Amino acid sequence: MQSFDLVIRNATVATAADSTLCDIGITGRKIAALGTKLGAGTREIDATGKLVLPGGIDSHCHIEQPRQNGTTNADTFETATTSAAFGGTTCVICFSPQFKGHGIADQAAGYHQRARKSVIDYSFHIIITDPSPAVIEQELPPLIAAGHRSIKFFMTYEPSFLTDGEVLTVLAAARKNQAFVVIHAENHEAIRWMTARLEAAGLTDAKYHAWAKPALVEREAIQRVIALAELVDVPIQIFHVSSEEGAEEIRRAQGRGLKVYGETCAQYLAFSAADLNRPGQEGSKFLCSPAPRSTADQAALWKHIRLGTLGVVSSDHAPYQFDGPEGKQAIAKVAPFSKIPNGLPGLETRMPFLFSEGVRKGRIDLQTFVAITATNPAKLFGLHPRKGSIACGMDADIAIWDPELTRTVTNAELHHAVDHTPYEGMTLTGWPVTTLVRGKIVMDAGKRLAEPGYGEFQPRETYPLMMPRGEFVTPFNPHDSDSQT
Ligand code: DUC
Ligand code: ZN
Ligand code: ZN
Repeated sequence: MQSFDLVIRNATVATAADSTLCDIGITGRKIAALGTKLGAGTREIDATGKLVLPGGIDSHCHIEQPRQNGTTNADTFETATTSAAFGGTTCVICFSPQFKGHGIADQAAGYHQRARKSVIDYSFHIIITDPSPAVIEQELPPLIAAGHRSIKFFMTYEPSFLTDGEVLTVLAAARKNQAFVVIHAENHEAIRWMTARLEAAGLTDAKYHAWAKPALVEREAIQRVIALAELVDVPIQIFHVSSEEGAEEIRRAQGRGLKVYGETCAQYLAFSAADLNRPGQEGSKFLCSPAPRSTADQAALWKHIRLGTLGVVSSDHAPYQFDGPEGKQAIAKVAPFSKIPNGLPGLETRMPFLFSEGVRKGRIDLQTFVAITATNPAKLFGLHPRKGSIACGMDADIAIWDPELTRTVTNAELHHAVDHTPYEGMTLTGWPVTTLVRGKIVMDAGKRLAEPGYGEFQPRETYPLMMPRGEFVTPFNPHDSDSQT
C-alpha cells in the first residue's frame, strides 16, 4: 500500500466544485492521493470535524512596497506573510512599483530581494506609471517572460495615474507580450476637483474622503477603461469594486461577452462611509480608496459575488501605522483627509471575515467561498492548476479550518506589524488552525512553523483566461497595420 509523508484523515474537503469526506495523502510538495483508508503517513493529522480547504490566494496586497517618497508599508514580507498564513492564505500576489521617470527592471530586482523573506509563496504584478518607449519596448517584455504575467495601472493618484492615451499604450503592450491587466479605476480629475472644493469649504475630516470620491467617480472610470480595453481587445480585472454602480458596469460588460473581471475586498463588505466618521481620529483607520460606501452597496456587493460579477475577494492589504511619524493619526492631526495614507491592513482577517459573515450567515455557500478566495484568483492569474484547489498533482497548499471556533478580533493577537486593525472587536466564527504550503506545515495551533525564506516566487506562464478574444470593434486590427479588411 502506498505510504505518504503526511496524511490528513477524515477530512471534509471542500473545493470550488464540491465537498467530500476523504483522506489526503501528501508526498513532498504535492497532493499525491485523495481517497478513503489511504496508507500510512510518516505524519498524520486527524481532521475530524474540520474543513479542509485550498490555501487562500490573495491576489492584491501591498507588502513592503517602496514608494516614491522613500517610505514603505508598515509591515515586512516576514510579518505580512506570517499574518497571511495565520489567516489561511498560502500565496500572495503583490506589487513591484515604477516611479515616474524611472524604469521597472531595477525595481523588480530589488523587490525580489525583499520578498526573499516571505514565509508563504508569492508572485508580482508590475505597476506601470510611466509607459515610456524604453519601459514598454525594452524593460517590460523580459519581465513578463520571466513570469511577472500581470500589469497594474492607476487611473488616479498623483503622480502615478495614466492618461487615456497611456492606458491604451499599456493595454497594447500587455496584449503583445501576453500579460493580464489589473486596474485601479477612479476618475482623477473629478476627485482632484472635489477635494479642492471640500478643502476650500473647510471640510477636511476623514469622513469627507467619501464625499471627495463618490461612487460615480468609480463608475465612470470603470466604464471608460472597459471601453478602452474593448477597443484594443485586452482582458482586464477591475480592482477593489466598492459600489453597486461600479459592479453593474462590470456586469453589463460581462453580459456583452467581454473578458472583464471584477474584484472586491473584504473591507467594502465590512465597513461603510459611516465608519470614516468615528470619533476623534478613529475614522482614519477606515480610510482607503475607493472609499467605503453605504450598507446598500455592501448588500449589492454580496449579490454580485453570488452572481459571479465579482469573482475575487482580496484584502488590498496596504497597512500604515496609526501612530508614528508616517502614521494615519499623526498626519491626520495636522492635515486634511487628502493627506491621510490610503489603505488598511487585512491579510489575516480576509478569509475569517468572509467565512464568518459570508458562509456562516448564509450570504454565500462554501463553494463560493473557496472560489472567491482561492480558485478564481489562481485561474485568473495563471497559478492554476499548480495552486488554487485540492486535487492530485497540485501543490499541497491547504488550510484546515475549525468552522466552530469563535474569536473576537484584537490587534494584539494578529501577526502583522501594524498597531491597529479596523476589525478590532469584531466577533468571527470559523478560523484556520493549520496551514500548509507545498506540504510543509507553516502554521499550527497558533505557532508559526516555517522560517522567513520558505516562500518561493511563483512565475506564471500564459493561460487561457488571459487570452484576448480576437475581436475588434472595427474591421481594423489596431495591433497589426496590415490587417485592414
Ligand atoms: N487604495 C489603493 O489604491 N491602494 C492601496 C490601498 C488603498 O486604499
Ligand atoms: Zn488601488
Ligand atoms: Zn491596492
